[in-house]
Formats: sequence, C-alpha cells, structure tokens
Amino acid sequence: PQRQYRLDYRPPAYLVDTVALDFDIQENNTQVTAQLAVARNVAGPAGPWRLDGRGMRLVRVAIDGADLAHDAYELTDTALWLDNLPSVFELTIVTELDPETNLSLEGLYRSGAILCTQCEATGFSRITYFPDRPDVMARFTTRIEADAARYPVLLSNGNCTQAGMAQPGRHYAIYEDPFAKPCYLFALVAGDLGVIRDTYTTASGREVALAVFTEHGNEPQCHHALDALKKAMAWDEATYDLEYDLDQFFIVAVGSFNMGAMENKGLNIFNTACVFAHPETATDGDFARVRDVVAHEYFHNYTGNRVTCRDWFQLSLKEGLTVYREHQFAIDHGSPGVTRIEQVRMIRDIQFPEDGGPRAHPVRPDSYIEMNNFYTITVYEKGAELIRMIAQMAGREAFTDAVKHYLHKHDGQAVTIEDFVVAMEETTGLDLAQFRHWYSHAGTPRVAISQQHENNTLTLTLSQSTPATPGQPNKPVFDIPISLAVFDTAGSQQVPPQLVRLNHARKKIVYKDVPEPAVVSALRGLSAPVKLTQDTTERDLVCLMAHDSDPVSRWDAAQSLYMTHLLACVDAIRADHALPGLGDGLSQAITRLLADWPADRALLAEMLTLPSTIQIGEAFERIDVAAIDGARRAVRQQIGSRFEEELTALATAHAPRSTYVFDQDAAGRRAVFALALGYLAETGVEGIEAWCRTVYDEADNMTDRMAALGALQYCPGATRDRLLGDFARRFANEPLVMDKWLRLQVSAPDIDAVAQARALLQDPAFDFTNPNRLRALLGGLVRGNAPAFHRADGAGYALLVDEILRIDAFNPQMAAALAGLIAPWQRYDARYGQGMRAGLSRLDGAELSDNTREIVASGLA
Ligand code: HT7
Ligand code: ZN
Repeated sequence: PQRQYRLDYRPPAYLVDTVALDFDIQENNTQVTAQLAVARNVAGPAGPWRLDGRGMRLVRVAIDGADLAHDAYELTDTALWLDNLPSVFELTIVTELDPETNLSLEGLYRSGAILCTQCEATGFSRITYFPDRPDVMARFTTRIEADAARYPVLLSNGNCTQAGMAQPGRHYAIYEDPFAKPCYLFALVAGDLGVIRDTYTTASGREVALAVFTEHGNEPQCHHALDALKKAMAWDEATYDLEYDLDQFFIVAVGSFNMGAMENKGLNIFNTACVFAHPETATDGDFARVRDVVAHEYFHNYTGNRVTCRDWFQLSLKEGLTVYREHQFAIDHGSPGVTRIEQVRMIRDIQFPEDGGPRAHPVRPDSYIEMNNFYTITVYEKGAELIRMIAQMAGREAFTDAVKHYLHKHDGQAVTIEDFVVAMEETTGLDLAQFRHWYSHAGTPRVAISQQHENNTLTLTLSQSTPATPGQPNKPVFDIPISLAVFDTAGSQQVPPQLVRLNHARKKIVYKDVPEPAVVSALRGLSAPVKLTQDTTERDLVCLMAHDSDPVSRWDAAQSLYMTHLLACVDAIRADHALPGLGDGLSQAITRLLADWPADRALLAEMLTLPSTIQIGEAFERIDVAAIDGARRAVRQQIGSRFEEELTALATAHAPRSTYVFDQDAAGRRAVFALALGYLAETGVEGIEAWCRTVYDEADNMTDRMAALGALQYCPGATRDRLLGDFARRFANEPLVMDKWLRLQVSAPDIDAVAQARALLQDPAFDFTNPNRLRALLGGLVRGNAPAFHRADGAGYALLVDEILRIDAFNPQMAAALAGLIAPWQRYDARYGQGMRAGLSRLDGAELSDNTREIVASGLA
C-alpha cells in the first residue's frame, strides 16, 4: 500500500465539466455507463491521466465515441491509465458491478430491500473509473432504470427532471444536479420504500419538498427526523443566512451503514440508528442524536458541499466546522450547560485518549495509507474545538460574519484549512499565525495554573507544555485561550469571566483589588482542548460546585472532587489497603446538591455522575482496568449507602408519571430518575428489584424501560432474566432495539461476558455482517464491560481478534475500527498490555486489508 503525503498535492491533470451516468439495474448485476466531458487542466501536471477504480469489471472505454483497444490503456487493480489524450474530449466508460455481494458497504450495495451508495471517501471508484478526488468537481446527471415492482422508488442527487416507464415491467428516472460537486457526494437509491413527506418554505419564499424514505413499516419512526430537518433549515437561515438551494431534500434510512450518515447533495443517506426515533423504541439520548445528526448532515450542504475540501488531508475543513455548527444548534435546542458538558465529556473520554495513544495525529494529518482510518474523533471533535476557540477569540458576531465571508469567498471551490484560517483572519482581524500550530501538531497540551494572593493582589502563573506524539517529538508553544473568572467563597464574582491567551510557555496575570480568599475558576466550559492542573483546594471546588455562574464549571468542579477521591481509591486497591471514606468536602458537596436540586434536572444528573473509567485511566501512566473499575463501583456504593434516603427521595420525586414527551425538562427528569435508580441498585437497597420491575412493566417509553434494565444489571436473578426475556420477545422485530439488548447481554458485571458474546455471534437471529450489530455486541463488550473484556486468560482479546479477522474479509472499515480498540496496548498495565499486544501480533501475521494493516502497524510501531 502506498502512503499518501499532504505535501505531495498536485492539481488534477484533467478537469471534468459534466458527468452523465446511466445505471441499468438488473437482477444480478448493474451496468453503469458514464459519459464525461473532459478538458486538460492547464495548472495540472503533464503525462498520463489516472482514473481510480476497483472491484468492478471494465466493459468499454471510448474517446469521442471511438472504442479504445485493450492495449490503448493500462488497467491495474486500482486504476485505469489513459495517455495521449486530446485537450478536450468526451470519455465513455462502461462498467459492471455486483451490489448483491458487496458487503464492504462502499460503492453500490444492498441494505435489505434497498440498493444504495456510499461514496465518501473513495467509494465512487467502485462504481466507475473516475478521478476519485474531491478537487475534481463536475455537474452530474443521473438516469436510473430498474424493475418497476422491485424498485418503485428511484432517487439520485439534485432535482428529478423526468420519470416514466421503460421496457415492459421497468421504469426510469432522471435527476439533474445543477451544482458542481466532487464524486464523493454522488448518491443513488433504488428500492421499495415507505415515505413521509413535508415541505419547507425558505426565508425567500421558495417551497422545498422534504421526505424521509425507509423500508415499509418504519414510517412512524421517522417524524422526529423530519421535524429536526425543518429545525435545522430554519436555524441555518437565522444564524448564518444560509438558505437551502435545491427544490428537494431527501433522507433515506438504511440498516447497513458504516457510519452515522452521509451528506450527499440533496439526498442524504442515513444509518437507521440516526433516523428512527419513536418513544416506544428510542431513548432520550437517541432522540437527541437523531436531531443532531440530521442537522449535521443538513449543515454540510454549505460547509462541505458548496465549499468542499481540496484533498482528504483537509477533511476537518468540512467536518470540524460542521461539528461546531451542529454543537451550536444542539446548544440552542436543549439545555446549553448540559449539551456543552456532553461535548466536553466526548473530548476528554475519547479524543484525549486518541491524542495520547499510538494513533495520535494532527487535526490536519500529514500522511495516511487508508483515508477511511482518518474519520476520527480528532479530525471531527478536536477540529470543532479549534473552531470554537476561534469563535471565542473573535466574539460570536465577528465569527459569524467570518463564516459568511468564507462561504461567499469560496463558494463552488475545493479549498484548504489554510484558506479557512485566512478567511477568519480577514474578517475578524485576529492574528492566527501561532494558532495554526493547533492544526499541524497532535497531542493534548498540559496547562498548569498556580495562584499567589498577597495584599489584595492575586497573581496567576500559567504555563504550558505538550508531550511528544508519534512522529512529532518536539511541540511548539500553542496559542491557548483560557477562560477565567474569580469568585469569593460565597460565590460573588470578583473578576468577571474573561479570555486570556496563553501564547507563551509561561505567563503571569495580575489582578489588583481582589480581597482574600479568592476562588479561581479556570478553563471555563473547556475553553481549549487541554488538560489542566490547578492548585485549587477542596474548599474552592466545593464553592465552585455550589456557586459558579457557569453550569459547566459547576459540573467540572464536581468532577474534580470526585476524581481526587477516585484516584485515592484506585491507589488503595492497588496497594491492597482499605478504601478511604467519602471525605467531608465531597460529602458536604453532595449533601448540598441533594438538598437543593438545580432547576435543570439534566444538570443535576450530570453533577451526580462520576468521571468515567476512561477518564480515571487518563490520570495514570498505565491503566489498571480492574482497580479503576473496582474503585468506581466502590465509590458509587459509598455514595449510594451514605445518601440512600436522599437518592430514594430523588427517585420517588422523579418517577415516571405522565405520558412521554421529548423535551428538555421531561428528559432531565428521566435522567435524574435513571441515575438515582442506578445508585440504589448498585448499592443493593431493599426493594430495588421490585421497583425496577414496576418501572419496566408500566413504562410507556424506551428511556424508562432502559433505566430499569440498566439498574438491574447490578441485580442478578429471576427478575432480571424475566425482563430481559420479555424485552427480547417484545422487540424481536426491531433490530435497533435488539442492539440495546445485545449491549445489555454483555455488560452485566456478574456474567461470563466473553462466552456470552461468542454464543450470541452464533445466533442466526442476528446478522453479524451488519455494523450496528457488531458495534452493539463487540463495542458493548470492549467499552461497556472492560473488566470482562480484559480478563486475565486473554479470552476477550482472542474473541476480538477472531472477529477482526472474520470481518476484515468483507468490511475492512469496520475491522480497522475494531483493531483500534487494542492498538493502544502501551497505555495499559503490563497485565493487560501484553495480551493486547499479542492480539496485534496475531493480526500482523495474518492477511489483512490496508485499512486494518495500517492500524495494526501503528499499534506495533
Ligand atoms: N461525511 C460523512 C462521512 C462518512 C463516511 C466516511 C467513510 C466511510 C463511510 C462514511 N459514511 C459517512 C459523515 C459525516 O461526517 O457527516
Ligand atoms: Zn460530517
């Protein structure tokens, strides 16, 4: 496999003005005729022209209508090379594909009753030979012909300009997309589909036809997605003056999909998991995710489609900006504090570990072997945090103007992250020279803040350093925006929130006329994706938890208090000592919280949630899975026992009463109830099983049902078995709900989860070529039950490696993602790390796809 380098970028040798595609869908194969209007690119290199292509049969190549003989072109496994071409010509290519046997879920493939495409990043080259790179933008026309009974619905990008009957029993449709686009945004769907429809009238009064298509019977689960789409359209008009630009916008939900969704122009294709939301089958978390993913894909219409990436190294140009836009949309449609807390948790729990492991890479990577391995939390979420930092430094209004300027300046172009940063500088007046390091350097900067207070002068000393990452031993000094505020111990503000730029290795900030004692609230709302150490006392944290004006900072203070105690417990377990008690400060803080519930109940639930085991592991040089899990469970039991009465009162006050609605207040109440029930169950309080049974039996919604089943994970016995059995019977025909069941099957602490997972993999009721099933079962085991996965005899690693090898043969993207779970073996205590490494070595000795090989090699490097 060839490693690609960012600095090797060359403009395309030829440009494609228009593409006419003709899909002739037959029973066992599909024939694709592509007609391209091509012209030599004066700015491009001379020599032969490379068209990418793989996994299909080339039937015909013609230039200006004249067929080329076989010796007039060169065909390899991955490319078609043409030479001695005229400067302007029409190229015809005919290929044959077999979507029925394509389990990679790239190119044209079947998902249930639906034929669909997935072209990002390079799936278009499984459909026809084409320069499969985002800087070749063309206007597409697509004709689809298929059996009318089997495929009554035929869809592609753009507007439908013609449709009708073809030969007996067959029909066709023609779509024209007026906007030039890269081929990764091409989409086609054919199937027997149910649909729900609506319209949206844009700010300037144009009517847009909206629809969500799905396999028949699922239509009632699609209304929330359609509603979210309309909210996203309105939000983008109100926030950025961005009005939708085609006559129709369609979403198609398919069951087999490698990621969450895809933003193809005017025809988004979604994983059903990111569309379906009905109270009886989806939780509050599912409802929120559907809303946000629908919005995300819609927002790509401008940030990604109208202005796209020059090359795949620039992926964060569209993904970082679109995730940022999605985050702002989510903040405007839910509890702002809790929504930001969820974003912060994602960065700390998933991005920081990636940035500290063997796969660490800059937001704008310098090289890759397989692009699909770079759709990462770093490119997406850290990329969004970089945009958020720019927005904070510029101010919301100036930032909004700068985004408008960027979209206007580069409309219809394929550009770079540098182009984006320049556009930001041009409008905001910010100097982002030093800030650019964030894009080019991997790793999580460490910031330390210490304070001295004398004669009413408060001096803060800020310093930064960043550990080395693979291939980048030396790190620059970053430009780090740090949000600060100072309070007194009663919570009155002494210094209002302000943004300080830590753009030196060390910086002193002096505040005069600040009476003692002063409590410093720093890195408020995670103003930069850094790890902070601060010499705050327990008293300061208790004060911030109770009084900070920012809910995210209140939550963060609680996290720090919990963390100090959790770390002491991990140390005690490792040293075989008795566990320390809860301690006065922490007890006092929880007592206050439980005596005076914040009005935002979702915030209360967050403030009572301990840092995750991953977060605890981040504090150690080497991760001790059993000690960390043991400590977290023990602290939950300490809290459950010490506050049994208060938690019972909390659960009772928030027990399900009214019929389900998905709104901020109701979802917050359900979150508090589930949290209290979980504490009580883990503590084993009397009567808890019966309570869970009643909640389950009487629930009118999936959120409460899952609260009961989640709590029962700690209560082995007949009740749990009966309810899990009932759940499986009730939802046997709902694959997404059965994914929840699969996760529950492998997550209880008392079971042999590895044996259970092996047994389920043999169950014919489940299609374990489907990524959602695999994520539920294997992700449920590895992430949801770490002690069981990391068991001492290595059976967990053996199971995962067996599955990676099986899956790699048909879906390399999925297999590579699973291999990433054992790649960071060096971060683990040798007891675990050696077994994980042995698993990687076994993979290394096998025949692997480029995708999985790249991940394995990084783990073994
Ligand atoms: N832009 C989309 C990325 C995507 C994708 C990438 C590789 C393989 C399959 C994929 N499906 C979707 C999704 C997004 O970020 O909006
Ligand atoms: Zn995206």
